[in-house]
Amino acid sequence: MGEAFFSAVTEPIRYGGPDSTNPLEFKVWQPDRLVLGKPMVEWLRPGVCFWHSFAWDGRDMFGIGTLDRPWLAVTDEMAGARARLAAAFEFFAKLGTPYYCFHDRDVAPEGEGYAQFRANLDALADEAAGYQERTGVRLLWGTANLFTHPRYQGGASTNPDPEVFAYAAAQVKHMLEVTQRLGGQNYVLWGGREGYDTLLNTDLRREREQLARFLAMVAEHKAKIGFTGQLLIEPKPMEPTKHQYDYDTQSVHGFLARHGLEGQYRANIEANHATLAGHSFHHEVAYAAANGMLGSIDANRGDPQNGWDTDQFPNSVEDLALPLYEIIRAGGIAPGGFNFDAKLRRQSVDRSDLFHAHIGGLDTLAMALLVAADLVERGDLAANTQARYAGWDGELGRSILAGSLSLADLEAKVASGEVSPVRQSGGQERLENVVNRSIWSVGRKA
Ligand code: XLS
Ligand code: CA
Ligand code: CA
Repeated sequence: MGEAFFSAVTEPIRYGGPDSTNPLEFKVWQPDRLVLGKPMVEWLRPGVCFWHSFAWDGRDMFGIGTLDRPWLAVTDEMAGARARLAAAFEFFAKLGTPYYCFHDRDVAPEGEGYAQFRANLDALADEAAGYQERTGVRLLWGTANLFTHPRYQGGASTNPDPEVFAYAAAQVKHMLEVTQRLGGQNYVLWGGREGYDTLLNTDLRREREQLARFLAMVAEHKAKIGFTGQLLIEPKPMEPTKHQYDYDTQSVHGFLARHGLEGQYRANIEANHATLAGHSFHHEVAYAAANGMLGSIDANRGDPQNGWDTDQFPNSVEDLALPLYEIIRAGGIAPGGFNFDAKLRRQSVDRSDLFHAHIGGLDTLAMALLVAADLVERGDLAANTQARYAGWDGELGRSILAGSLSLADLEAKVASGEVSPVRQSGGQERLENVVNRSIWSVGRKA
């Protein structure tokens, strides 16, 4: 497959088991291992993201690139783009993950104007189709980058200038079609600059209407071209803007309902964005699962000691087990998956660090899946919750919800002494012990 960018890794990464001391072997991740009757790979549907791993050289706002990335050093733009694709697919095949995700701009050079950009993307999408065919790696989702180019400084669909809205519409239309052509199973919209830096220059009412119109147009185009994948919105509360309209899953859900778009979009939930919103990742997944909004996951982690989007690789079984518990109970994440939207630290300069990061992420996800399955099988959490709400399945609870009792009826019941609530323990500490018991016992057996 052309030049080997990862020649230090000659074989696909294998499962070595929990006692393996080889850093280039999986300790837990076994794609075919059955968990509650379904292979691990079908529960997790993991993918590698193109942008952090293949289109980023380690630069940050204080310094230039640090990472050893020969495919980024190619000066001709299209040759460089082809080198990026070659490096990415070599990596995907050696890691053995079934999916990848990309933005239009990750693979295609901007060129001189829209027509050239579109032609660049078409040519590179054809190359990607060839690599997909040869490696069996599939597209989990595609997306358009509506935040890097200076034209998007004031937002894409929420821009004060309708010409910028039109430009964004063109980009999304084309990328949705490219995603369809590549068999993509989802299409993501992350509104990186759909928000504001200051209210002094912002008409909030107009911007939200523009956003709603944009989302309706994307849903219409999806229907028109017969794209069968899911449309996803990725919530994030801030960064790069001070405030982003798609703050969290609950506000996205409310926005969709308010604009008649419920059912057209689900959420792509990123762990680090939950942290930025002041939520746990568990909260975001639980909210989505309870409200028909569970779409896909961007697997990563933030740093609790700072307030920005560090996009580190996930490494905590505890943080992932409870979201996975919700996902198992919801029946799984398909056609979504777990996209590693995570980047190396700037000092992890070696190409092999990309393997270590993804191996650790996959092993952590796999272990968390085993813990979540254990929690489901033991059933203590579900039984506890069911018992806690049992009154709502009784006569009083059902009558209240059915609307057959008024405030006055309830006052009469309370005044007569028929209703006299008895406090019950919420049992939080006991339940926390239940979770730890699963973490410890599965860890011993895995
Ligand atoms: C940035 C987002 C972005 C989306 C795709 O914070 O995570 O990478 O996942 O545009
Ligand atoms: Ca993301
Ligand atoms: Ca992020």
